[in-house]
Amino acid sequence: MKEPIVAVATPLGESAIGMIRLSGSGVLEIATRFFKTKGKVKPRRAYYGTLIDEKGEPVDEGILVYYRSPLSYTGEDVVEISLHGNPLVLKKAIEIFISGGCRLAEPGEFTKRAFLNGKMDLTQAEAVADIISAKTDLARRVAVRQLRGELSRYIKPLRESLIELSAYLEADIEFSEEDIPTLTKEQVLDLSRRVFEGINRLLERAKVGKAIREGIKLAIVGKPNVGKSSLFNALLKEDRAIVTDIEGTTRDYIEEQINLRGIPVNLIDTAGIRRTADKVEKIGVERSLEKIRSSDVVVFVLDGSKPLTGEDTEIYNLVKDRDLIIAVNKIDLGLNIPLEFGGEHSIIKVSALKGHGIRDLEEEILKKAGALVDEGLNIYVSVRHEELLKKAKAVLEKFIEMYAREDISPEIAMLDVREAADYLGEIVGEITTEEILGNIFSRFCIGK
Ligand SMILES: Nc1nc2c(ncn2[C@@H]2O[C@H](COP(=O)(O)OP(=O)(O)OP(=O)(O)O)[C@@H](O)[C@H]2O)c(=O)[nH]1
Ligand SMILES: [Mg+2]
Repeated sequence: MKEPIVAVATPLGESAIGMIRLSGSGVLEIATRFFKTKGKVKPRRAYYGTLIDEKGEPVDEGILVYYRSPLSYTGEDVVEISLHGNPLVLKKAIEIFISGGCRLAEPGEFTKRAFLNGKMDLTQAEAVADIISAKTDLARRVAVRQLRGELSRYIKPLRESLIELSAYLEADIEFSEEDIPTLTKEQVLDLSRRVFEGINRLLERAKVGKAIREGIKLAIVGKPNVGKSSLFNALLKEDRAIVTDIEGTTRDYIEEQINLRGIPVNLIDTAGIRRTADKVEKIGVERSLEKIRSSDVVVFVLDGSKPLTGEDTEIYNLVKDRDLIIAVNKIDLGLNIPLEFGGEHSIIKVSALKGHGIRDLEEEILKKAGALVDEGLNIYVSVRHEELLKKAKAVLEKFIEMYAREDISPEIAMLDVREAADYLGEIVGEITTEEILGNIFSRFCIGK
């Protein structure tokens, strides 16, 4: 078993309870040397007692629970002592246990040990940090699903298929003279293509994962003066963007985040799109066009009180293939455009000035964003996972192409397939290095 470590597991501030956690060999002996209970401590029971310092002076009273290896969070012997939540008490307790032979734990060291002792795989360990740092209800829901192993359940069979395939390819090398069953070329290609498809499906999720982490990007676009900035302010519920009756008021885009029922949405107000000789405005328009391309959802704003113009149609042609909501604004001035405009796209009538229809618009945004998010809830792909998936995909793609052309030696074929399997193994933590673990666990808090 490992050297004993100790840390405060709760935030340092005044609170009802503050918890000290110890893990490793001999922690029960160390703990009970300073935490005096009545009777012998048995696992998984709560013991009331007194913490004393090196001189025998009482420090505080509290409750001790002992978890015997392997039935504990880390898989090692673990002791948890709940004291009163005062930083001075907790600091003193830590000093006492360090004098008793414990080392102060590093950030995430308890969870790292849980991983190293096989209590959880790497994606689950990452999910522990995600649950603790989740800022929205959605992020929390995603993290808990990962904690329950949903990503691993998807990755592991893919990896196993590759390992199986590499074993067949290896047999091809070693026993090429002998008469043992191997896979036909078609079978090899079939199997590797299936894994390739699986990886691709996961990579599609990465986009959604990003949306959940960083928010869905929603660009508000249209020609000048239709009320984009007014609508932006109405959704933000704050007079953030400058609004005037002068065309070309917004020169550069502005971005603010709102939270629509737990889904972070990055609202982007853009400069009105038109042909212009003004140098500054021209750059603004270019940026608007860029925002159309880079956002997940586009709100196309029209001034509903005036007939459509050629500019409107031009912009519509730029956005019509995007995930689109059409907002017909200024309906307080009457409706003067045909609502069939925009074909299948959803049209919402609003008045940014009077606040009419804003709720409906929010519902529509939520519908679009929610659809994106619901898909992503099943499997969440983080940046680290995405990078490894891309590497696996690249190797496999090359392998499939060369194998199909019979332009690859059995040795290289086997190595390629193994390499792809290793990238997948790195996601779940079957393959790790100290560096990988260091990166992951350093973002944990102390005591977890
Ligand atoms: N009556 C009425 N006026 C509105 C409405 N929304 C915006 N306006 C007015 O329309 C004018 C232009 O509004 P903005 O929000 O600045 O328009 P914009 O699309 O951001 O314009 P640019 O930044 O120039 O592209 C302002 O005078 C607003 O008060 C509305 O719903 N009804
Ligand atoms: Mg504006």
